[in-house]
Amino acid sequence: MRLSHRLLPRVAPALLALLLGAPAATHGQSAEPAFTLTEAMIPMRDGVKLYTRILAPRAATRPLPMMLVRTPYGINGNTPASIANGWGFMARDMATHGYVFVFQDIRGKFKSEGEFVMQRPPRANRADPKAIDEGTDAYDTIEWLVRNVPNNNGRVGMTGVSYPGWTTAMAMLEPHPALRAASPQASPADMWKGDDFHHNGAFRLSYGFEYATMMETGKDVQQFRMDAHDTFDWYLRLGSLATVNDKLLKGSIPTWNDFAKHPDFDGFWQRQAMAGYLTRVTVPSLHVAGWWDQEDFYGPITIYRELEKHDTQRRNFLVVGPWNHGGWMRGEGDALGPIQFGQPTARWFRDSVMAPFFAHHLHDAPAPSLPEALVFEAGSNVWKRYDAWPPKTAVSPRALYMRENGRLGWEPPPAKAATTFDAYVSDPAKPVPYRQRPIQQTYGPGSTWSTWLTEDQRFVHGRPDVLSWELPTLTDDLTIAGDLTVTLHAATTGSDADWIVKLIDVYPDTGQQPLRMNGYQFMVANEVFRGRYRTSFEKPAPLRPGVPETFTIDLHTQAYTFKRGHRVMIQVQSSWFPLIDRNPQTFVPNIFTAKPTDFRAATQRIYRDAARPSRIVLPVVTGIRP
Ligand code: PG9
Repeated sequence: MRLSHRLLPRVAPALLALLLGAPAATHGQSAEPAFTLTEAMIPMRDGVKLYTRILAPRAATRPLPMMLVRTPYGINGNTPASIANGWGFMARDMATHGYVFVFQDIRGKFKSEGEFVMQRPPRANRADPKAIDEGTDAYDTIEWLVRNVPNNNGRVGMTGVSYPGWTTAMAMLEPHPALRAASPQASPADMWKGDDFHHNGAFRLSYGFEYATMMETGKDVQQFRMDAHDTFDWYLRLGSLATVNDKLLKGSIPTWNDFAKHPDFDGFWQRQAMAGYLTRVTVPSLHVAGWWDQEDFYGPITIYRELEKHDTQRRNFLVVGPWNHGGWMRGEGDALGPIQFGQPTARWFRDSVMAPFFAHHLHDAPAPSLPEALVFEAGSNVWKRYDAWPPKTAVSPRALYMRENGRLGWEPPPAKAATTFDAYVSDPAKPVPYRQRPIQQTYGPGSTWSTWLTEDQRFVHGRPDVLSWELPTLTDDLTIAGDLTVTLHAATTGSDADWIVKLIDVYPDTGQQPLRMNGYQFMVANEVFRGRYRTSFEKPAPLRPGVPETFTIDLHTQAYTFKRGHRVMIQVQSSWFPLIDRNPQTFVPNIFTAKPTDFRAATQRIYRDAARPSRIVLPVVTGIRP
């Protein structure tokens, strides 16, 4: 694409010099590429210029809408060939509908000017016309695009997965009028409560360390070089987290410094969290999440739910499929790890949900028949259409109690039973691995990070520091749809503790193929809760040694069928390493400065008597006989 002469006078002369306008190479094909590439440095309101690649179909016969992706990960891979070949990010179908695809390096990354700030919060001083944030950068970009890209139809869509999903969500807060539809996908919403960096205040050590160093060592992305293939040992050798700055980073990584300075849910995290900003649905929005997203599941669900409170015009929609992080944007989606779904869920989503959504809003194509919530029910392997999420009807919350002898039961413990509990010793010197070792670097070669949530939990089952309770074999399918909550009545001999709860589908041992699926323990839902935040996320408090306390743990939301012949299991443990940093189990004001001597073994008790019935509440659709 070249700028047409008609438009030239509207482009500032300095900027014109930066418009290269040269079509990219044909990648060895003799035919002319179907797309042309234009590069631009687009000026923002504070004078900073952002590097942008504009890929336009060569044979467009009518004005086309633009699809904008703003990312910190580098945009050079977006070429005429990658778009024409239906490269993962954009559905093939979308390309054939006709779009100008626009990619931009966000502020401070790769070829863009300015300073990168990890998830820069919305600007505080809105009266300042030069104040910026990711929302204003999107606004200024869209303004420039509609004025300068030849033959555009004045409509823009935005999408992206994870960080680019978040830049999409930020663009929706005060959108440019040309932004007509958006699909924020796996966008984080709250880095302290439930996304990449913490869950309920428990620090996601391996992800936090590796991501912060990857993003903030230079303008590009660079993996931190760890001298270990099994990072479990590497992280254990760190000892106290104080070592990280003392010996390795020496204060050079701003996001690590923020982790260490803001361990609690203080103003720093509150300003960044999205919930407070989501006060209106500004554009038609398709929110996308994966049930087994190893990075940002909390985010898209939370953003959908917050916006739904204000959705008076029915423009806010949710899709949740059987995917890992971004799994809907690549491949077929017929399996995740060893778990089979029997159909190409990802391809179907791209072609039959996402493409029609944008075609409707940007091309005036017929409206797709989107339900309020389209969710994939794994186990039975069917897409379900709901008119609300969580569903309001046809679901009964049913408590499943932890009972004696490692069993689960639908009946609460009898009133006359004596005080009873199950106990284990949690030793920070021997933490429970969160996935099978060797635990390769998160994004390193051979890493199983992207599918760890589907791993067979037998690798820790039976450890003395992992407790399990099971229901007898199901005689009917048990289907759940909606929110799951755990109430744990627990005590520790220490003064702080982590509680990790996993809801597991145990496959039958019937000689089924493949053989490794016999008795497989598949994690349906899970979460960690850091005990010190039991009464307040802002002000942590010590636990009283030996005193049972009540911990309410949100296990989020699910749609799942435990098949007849399977069993339902719950596991509880107190470490998940190095996904989560080790809780010293001795209360200290800031775990980032804990001394090695603060790390002590503790005995944990999970109570299961009538006065303290530990349990999970499941949103049951069918499957419990009266
Ligand atoms: N999960 C990544 C991320 C998003 C936002 C902030 C920090 C990390 C990502 O995949 O982009």
